[in-house]
Amino acid sequence: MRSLRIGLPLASLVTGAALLLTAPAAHAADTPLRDLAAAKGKLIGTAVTGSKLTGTYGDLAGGQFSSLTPGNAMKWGTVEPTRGSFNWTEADQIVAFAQAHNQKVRGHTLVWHNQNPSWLTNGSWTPAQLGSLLQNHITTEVSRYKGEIAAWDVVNEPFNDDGTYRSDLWYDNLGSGYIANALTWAHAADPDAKLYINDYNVEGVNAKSDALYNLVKSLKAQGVPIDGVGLQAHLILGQVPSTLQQNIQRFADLGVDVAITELDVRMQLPADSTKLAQQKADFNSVVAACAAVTRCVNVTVWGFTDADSWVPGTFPGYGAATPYDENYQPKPAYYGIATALGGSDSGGGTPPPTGACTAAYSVSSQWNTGFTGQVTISCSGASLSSWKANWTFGAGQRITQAWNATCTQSGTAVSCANASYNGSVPDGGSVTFGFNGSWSGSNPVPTVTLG
Ligand code: 9MR
Repeated sequence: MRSLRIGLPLASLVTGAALLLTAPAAHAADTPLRDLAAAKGKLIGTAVTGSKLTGTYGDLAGGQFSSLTPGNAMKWGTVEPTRGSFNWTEADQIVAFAQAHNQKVRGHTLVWHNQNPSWLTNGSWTPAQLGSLLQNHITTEVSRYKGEIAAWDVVNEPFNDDGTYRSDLWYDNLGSGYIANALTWAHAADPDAKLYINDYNVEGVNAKSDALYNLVKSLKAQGVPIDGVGLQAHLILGQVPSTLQQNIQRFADLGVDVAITELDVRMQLPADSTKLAQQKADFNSVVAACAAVTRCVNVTVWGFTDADSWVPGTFPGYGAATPYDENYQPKPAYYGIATALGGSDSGGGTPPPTGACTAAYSVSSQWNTGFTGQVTISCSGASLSSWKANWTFGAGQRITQAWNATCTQSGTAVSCANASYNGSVPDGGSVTFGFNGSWSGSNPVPTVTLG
């Protein structure tokens, strides 16, 4: 099996080159994302499903991306469904495809609370037994792909949003020391692989990313082999954290690499041109934040097509979260990525022309669990005689007090109506209202619509 794979590269490089020329890529003239990323010294990746790697899906996965992550194929439940009986078929297939297309592989994932085999989760183990099962699992999987995996998500999702450790099979039985052990075992099995801790809701500066930061700092101080942090970036439309680049930079300053490992931007369906334009801006700002930090080495999307995305199955009513539509046509988001990497914006579907009034939300100050925000409504080529500004909070924030508007909140939905004295916004003019609110965990900026 291994030697067969080693025989592949020569023939496959030729195949890879042919694919690059013939792929029905985004647009005949568009430079593939992988070439744009390479010129910036970055990798651009996608999660893939092995069984789909043929036809247009295969052409785009091979032609546009320089890094692949198996979406499910390397998880413990997939590779060892029955104790001692292994199934590496899909993982091998993805690794072979990557080698044939001159791509790196991000191995995902070795220690997680989810998608473990039932024999493991239903078993009753002493801590010593569980520790040795984990060590064997890591050693077996990492050794099998030694030299073939550029980076491993060794530990996935160890934290709760408040920064405490997640109660799961590993923490509950082994304590937080399982993290250092897992990294040490993975390093012993493949000293050249870059070893990551990967989590979600750690994109901005918040309690959870603070906990990750402190963990990485302490692992580094103890000499534990930790090479990088993965910021998953499963984002909601219009809610890219304003502190993303600052957060990437602070991890880089600790002396580790950073990767955006699972980027997608979900929206309420149906998609429309306004939402797709916002999504383009969101993809653009995430990729630009990575591009701005030398040690941010890889941006990987969690599925490159809406035909292969976890979002609709998990968030009913939401979807359209990836850069290509279900028919493999590039969406504006594709050009959001391309332009952040220095590419051109051909066919990018610029937002509809706006002789319009727009609303911009900003946080002017933030402390412990409180914040002050404001919304400015500006008109250009249009005017208003009354207004309502509406948004949905994405992280449980609540308005506690407002001025220069009357605000009501129901669940996550906020609606603020003009006061008696500021309903009129002339062409070329603007009106601002403010509010105090509470937050915990994170305080992402929502998108405001006028109604
Ligand atoms: O994309 C994966 C999906 O097919 C699985 O059903 C799901 C099970 O939880 O896991 C998805 O991938 C997850 C990744 O491994 C870790 N971060 C969150 C991703 C989305 O759930």
